[in-house]
Amino acid sequence: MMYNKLTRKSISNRLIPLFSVMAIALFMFTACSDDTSIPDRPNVIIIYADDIGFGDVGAYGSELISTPYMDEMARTGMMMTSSYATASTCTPSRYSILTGEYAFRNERAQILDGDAPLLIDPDGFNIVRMFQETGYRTSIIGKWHLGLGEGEIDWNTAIKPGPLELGFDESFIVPTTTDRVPTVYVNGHYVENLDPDDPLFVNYRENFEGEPTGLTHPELLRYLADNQHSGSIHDGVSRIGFQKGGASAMWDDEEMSMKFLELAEEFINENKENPFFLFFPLHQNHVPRMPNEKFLGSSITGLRGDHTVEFDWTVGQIFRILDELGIRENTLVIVSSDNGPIFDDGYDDGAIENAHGHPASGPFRGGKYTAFEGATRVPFIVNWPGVVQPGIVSDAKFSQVDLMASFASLLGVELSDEEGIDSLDLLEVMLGKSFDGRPHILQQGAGTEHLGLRVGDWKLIPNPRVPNWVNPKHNARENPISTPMLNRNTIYLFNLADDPGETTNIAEQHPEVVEEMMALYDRILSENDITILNGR
Ligand code: NG6
Ligand code: CA
Repeated sequence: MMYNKLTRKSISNRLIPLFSVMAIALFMFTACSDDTSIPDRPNVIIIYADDIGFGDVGAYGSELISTPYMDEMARTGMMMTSSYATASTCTPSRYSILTGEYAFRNERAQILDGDAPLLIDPDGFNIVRMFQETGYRTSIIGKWHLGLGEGEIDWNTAIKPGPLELGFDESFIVPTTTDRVPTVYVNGHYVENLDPDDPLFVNYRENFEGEPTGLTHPELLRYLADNQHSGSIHDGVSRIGFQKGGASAMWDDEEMSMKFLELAEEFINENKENPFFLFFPLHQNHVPRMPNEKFLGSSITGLRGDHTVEFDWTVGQIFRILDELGIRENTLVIVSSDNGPIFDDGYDDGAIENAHGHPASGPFRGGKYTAFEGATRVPFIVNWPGVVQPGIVSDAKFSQVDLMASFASLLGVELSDEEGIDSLDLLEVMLGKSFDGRPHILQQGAGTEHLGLRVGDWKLIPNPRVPNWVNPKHNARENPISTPMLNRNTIYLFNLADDPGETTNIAEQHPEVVEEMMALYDRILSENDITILNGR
């Protein structure tokens, strides 16, 4: 198959003339050849970090946490500097990758508890199904956090629907976040290593009688936690929610990354002769940060940095496996993150004390839970030898919601009007052959009422509302530009070219820009206009 022409990229939008100057991608690239033939059906691996920020990666400027493997991946491939997760938290960002839709369109697409039902309709279209139906072997190994089952989950029987019902041939997951119960793996439909004589029970409302929690047994803890994270204790760390039983099934936090890697190696090895899609969402550096002992002390920024180094090492191992199997040239690897960084996310694990001023959001303001750039502008590195030219640094605007239409284009799949409604075909951008990215980026903060919009270099945050459970201290006291508080009922406008740190509100000086952007914002938010937005 030769490369399909972009089908859904061009958006006629009256904002474009106004922003055309800003919309020109500021890129430098060392690529010289422009080989437009793209081999069909490469293996695809998406390695997805949890809470790793723009500034946490060496290639993106990190000095205190060293990430040689991602740096090498960027040096031999492309790093994107205006690539965004759709949201500032996990569930909505993952929802967007799988469905090709902005998450605010589904009111359930919010941070889910471990007993929440499956968020994505198994009968609908999604990116996994797309790979599966075009003959790929599909697997997810890692963090899920998109719900399981249809309501009450009985963890002791088959748990479905879940990843398998969405199109994954194989699935080995952590059901939710690693700071939530149950602290077990789910392999296919079943809790891994569960002993039927010691059944597992989970409750998010109340504890099971007699079971220790972080509040009742602080002496069992490695470090203290806030009230929300002071439920059941596992591996010396209290979690959100309560669990009982299932002792043989409990994961080992420090071995988690090794376990995932071992399974990824097995899957890649088994499928080296046929195309495969591996979604590899790792848990670093989400709390609780419990890296393998081999990484302790590997950064001077404490557990948060060490956990990031563990992630980086794992990325390197994936390349080692591909090299050993001789399939590197036929494998497209993407590394990115689900949302921006955070230091204190509920545990006294020393992240703030050991930060030493490490700018985890790079030059940007904010981090996880906010609508500032630091919340969703994340590392995005693409490597595919022979196709993606080495050393490209692209500032083209790209959103993870575009993965669906871009991969559809790669696979030769025509999407219908209902499929991937927010997803644009930016295959050429994703492979570094074009720098003509998205005309606009919607950025979802925590919840659905805190959204940012970027057009060209303009950034609008209308009427910000941070839910009251978001603690302003979360985003690094060490990094003053990360303080996320904004006034409600105020419209904020920033110019990212002059002010990447979003420090100065210039809404009053540019009422015409505010008006145009508010109009676009309203159109994006109004579902009826989705067709207009996508030019179809
Ligand atoms: C929040 C948790 C936080 C983290 C987050 C999900 C509290 C106070 N905070 O509700 O610790 O688990 O959910 O993170 O409960 S995410 O990266 O998966 O979106
Ligand atoms: Ca996350």
